[in-house]
Amino acid sequence: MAFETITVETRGNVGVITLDRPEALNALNAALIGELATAVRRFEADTAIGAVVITGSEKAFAAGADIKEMADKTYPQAMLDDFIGGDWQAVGQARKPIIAAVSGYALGGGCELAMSCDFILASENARFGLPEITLGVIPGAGGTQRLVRAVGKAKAMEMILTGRFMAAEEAERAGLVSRIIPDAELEDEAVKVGQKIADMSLPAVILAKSAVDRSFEMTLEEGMRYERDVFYSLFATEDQKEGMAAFVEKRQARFRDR
Ligand code: DAK
Repeated sequence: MAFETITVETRGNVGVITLDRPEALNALNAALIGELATAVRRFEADTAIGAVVITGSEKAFAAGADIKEMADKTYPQAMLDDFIGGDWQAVGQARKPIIAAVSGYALGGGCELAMSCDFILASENARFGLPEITLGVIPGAGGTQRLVRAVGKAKAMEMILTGRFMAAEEAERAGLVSRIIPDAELEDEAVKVGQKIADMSLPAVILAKSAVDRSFEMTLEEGMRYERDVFYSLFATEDQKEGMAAFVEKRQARFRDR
């Protein structure tokens, strides 16, 4: 299937999805969200792929859900058109790691999409915001939940109630992004990080991601128990034997995802 609103390529063992609606600053219309979900699900099913990068253009990762497409929706349409769920959740539900490489605007649904990835690498010109309040609505794709968890209540509340944007430096200080990368190097660095993850044992990677995600849903004690059980279970993999043998033999491990 040829895509019209995104481009998709494979670099090494990393799937790269580039949002591509430059005329609308990559606003997330239904077509784009559908294509993004299809591309993510294909990379999930592709055994050669160990990580995925989602990126946009230098000016915009994505300036939000498409306001022009949303503007005339009635309440039943908004509710019944599968506006919530389905394709909007494909990224958040993926088992393989997904890195957001954010340059320019990541606003509204664009910021929510970035936050639904496993971590965000930002370029120096990245700007994050949840300006839905200026449109008479509130974030609807996880913004009120994920931003609080990322930066704490004070900053999240201020941003959500005023629509203020946060520049890359503030976002890094606040813990929303893992690192700031020079503008020109963002995509290459994201792919390099993705390849580093793809070189690890995929079962261990998937379970590490799952354990970190559980920390948002469980008590500390439940989470610790989950982590320990997962830790034990990895001793059933060939990759654990290979990883530890490689350390002892002072050589590079070659994981086979088994
Ligand atoms: N939607 C549609 N078109 C957009 C857009 C958007 N979000 N953002 C920009 N564009 C379009 C502009 O209309 C303009 O198109 P033309 O007028 O040339 O045809 C073109 O992109 C260039 O934009 P500007 O001329 O405005 O460019 P500037 O550099 O002057 O300004 C800006 C850049 C990013 C500050 C500005 O474009 C802006 O404020 N954009 C809107 C940002 C925003 O409010 N975003 C939040 C949207 S609400 C849910 C899922 C998702 C959501 C909710 C629920 N469920 C699953 C339930 C999400 C909601 C939202 O994201």
